This record gives sequence, structure tokens and C-alpha cells, in this order.
Amino acid sequence: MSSRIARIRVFAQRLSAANRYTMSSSAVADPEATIVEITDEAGRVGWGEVCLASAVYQPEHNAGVQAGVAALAPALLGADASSIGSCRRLLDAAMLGQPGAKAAIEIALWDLAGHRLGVPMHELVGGAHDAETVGTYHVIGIGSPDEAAADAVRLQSEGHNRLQLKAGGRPIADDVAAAHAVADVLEPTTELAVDVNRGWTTAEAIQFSNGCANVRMSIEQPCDSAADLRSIRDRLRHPLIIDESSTDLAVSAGLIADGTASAFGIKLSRVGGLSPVMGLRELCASARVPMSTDDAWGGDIMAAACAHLGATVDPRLHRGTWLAHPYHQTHYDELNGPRIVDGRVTIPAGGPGLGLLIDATQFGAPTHTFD
Ligand code: 0XW
Ligand code: MG
Repeated sequence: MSSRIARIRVFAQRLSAANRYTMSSSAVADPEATIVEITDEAGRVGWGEVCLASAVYQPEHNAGVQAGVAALAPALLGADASSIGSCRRLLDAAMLGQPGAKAAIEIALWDLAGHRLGVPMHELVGGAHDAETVGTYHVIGIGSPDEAAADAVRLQSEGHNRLQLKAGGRPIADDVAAAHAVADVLEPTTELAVDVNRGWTTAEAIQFSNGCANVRMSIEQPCDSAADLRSIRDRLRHPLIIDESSTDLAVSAGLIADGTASAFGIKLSRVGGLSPVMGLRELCASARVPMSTDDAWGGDIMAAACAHLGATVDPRLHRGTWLAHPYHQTHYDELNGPRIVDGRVTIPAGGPGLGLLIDATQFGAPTHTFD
């Protein structure tokens, strides 16, 4: 059953931070999501989305994603959406790189496939271990030791057993104090990652690790480059989680092979969508390396894609699907949009594909229409 693409519409949706959200490189203000609607010849619709938290989290920015989608869309008109691999090849032939723009389109293709076949997305991308909820982790922003400890106590009381403490952008001693304050209130079953979002020098990373020698935690992306991480991996007292440096399968395989990566923070927008993450999932499964399945920011469409994919990762190796919703508090589908319940993320089941019921009028007039 073919599924010729008849129309592609592109929308812009502001996802402003209602609660302060800080990383070493930036505080998230009001990023704008790019939303893609793909309609096939039978009138079936698939939705995709990418929204980067800021212009300094990874080397793409939201205006570029919007422009990239608009430049790529014409290449897909008339293509058979039932062959996602063929559509991806058309996108790669039209433009080198731009994984964020391609991810926004590719997620819509997977959603459309679910609608065409009448099955939930998790069934298409590997099969769910648990089709109702998926694990998650929650971020504690950069603040005082007392604030960080109070957040950790509250989040654990709400059922969270994975915490990510943001660090960087201030004296190392302040981050050491915050990590110790959180460690002092950590329950035995709670895992802690300190995420620096590339903010430290190699010397600062080593200094922090030494200052937290007795803290049970991992350190996520302390420095900017994979070379930096390789240079310090044997001088740290803690395992390394690779996030921003896990740009593709080959790079990630190398980081596993040389022992640098103890785990990954995988972002769909950084690697190009669900298909590349499925490859990373198989690589991590074979190497017994944990991974997350989430993105830098985003609304229900990106959250649902990450949750469906997260459901297909071996729970023993799944670091979770992070949700931006608690920070922007926007739902595109109030009933089915992913939310946190008892420390886990709900997987939308409002229908096939992503399981969302999206009313396009909420996004206003499209920025681009291709038909
Ligand atoms: C915590 N996240 C998934 C959301 C932030 O935007 C960045 C990312 C991370 O792990 O760095
Ligand atoms: Mg990270």
C-alpha cells in the first residue's frame, strides 16, 4: 500500500520556559519549535518536531532547522512515504548534514507509517518492553547546594530514581558543593549524573572528580570534544556519559571501543531522527552500554517519539526519556501528551503512530506549504 506524499506544511511554535532552566552554556528562554505535518495521497497525516533548547547546546539553531525543513520539503513531494529509507536517501541527496531538520521530517514519516499501518510507533521501531510508560530522569538546574538538595529530596519523593544535576559556568568549588549536597540526600536506588554540557576544561573536570571522589555518580559531557574526553577518561574517578559528542554511529562506536563511553545521552535531533537512534540502540545493546532516548527541548510530538523509542530499549540499559514539558508546561494534545506519573513518562496511546491527536489550528498559519 503506497503512501505518496501530497502535502507538507511547516509550523512554528514557541515553547517558552515557564520555570527557569539552566545549563552551563545557557538558560533556556523561549525557543521556537519547528513542526512538520506530512499528508499522503490518502489524506493520512504524520507529525514531526524539533526544538533546540538554545543556540549553544549543539551546533544547530531553531531558525536553521525551520529553514532546513523548508529547503528539504520539496524533495519529498510525490515520494512514497511507505519507504522511510528511500525518503531519507532523498533528504541526504538534497542536503548534507542538518540532522535537526531531517529529524523533524523523519519523525513525521514514522508517525505517518503508523497511521498507514494502524499500529503504534513503538511497534514499528522495535517493539515495546512496556507499552504504557517509560523511565525518565529529571534535571536539577544550576543553583546553591541547599536548592539542589531540596530539589533532589522533592524529586525522589515524587518517584524519580534518576537525577541529572547541571554544572559548569561557575567556580568548580561551587559545583563540588552542590554535588555533595545532592549526594547527601540521595537514596540508595537513585542514580546521579552531573551534566556539564561541555562547560569545563580537562583540568576542571579532573579537579571536580577529585573533589567528589566519594560521590556515587557519573559525569556527563564535562568537556567539549571527544578528544578532550578521551584524554581524561583514565584520570577521572567517575564513569563518563557522552552526550554532545555522540554525533553519529561511527563516533559512538569508537567511544565505546576505546573505553571512553560508559553511557550515552542520545538526542534524536543531533543524529537525525529515529532511524539512526535505532542503530545506536543496537550498538549499545551489543556492548551493554546504557543510553537515553530524548532531545534538547520540544513539545508532545518530540516527547512522544522519544517515549515510543525509549520503550524499545532494554530497560536495564535505558537511562530514560527526559521531558521538557515540566519546564514549558505546553501540551499539543492535552489528553494524550506525554507526562510524568510516579517518576515515569506516559507513552501516548490516543491512536496509531505517535498516539497523539493534533489539531493543526493551534499552531496558527503555516510558515510554509508545499503541495
Ligand atoms: C537534559 N537534556 C535532555 C535537556 C537539555 O536541553 C539538554 C539535555 C542534556 O542531557 O544535556
Ligand atoms: Mg546532557
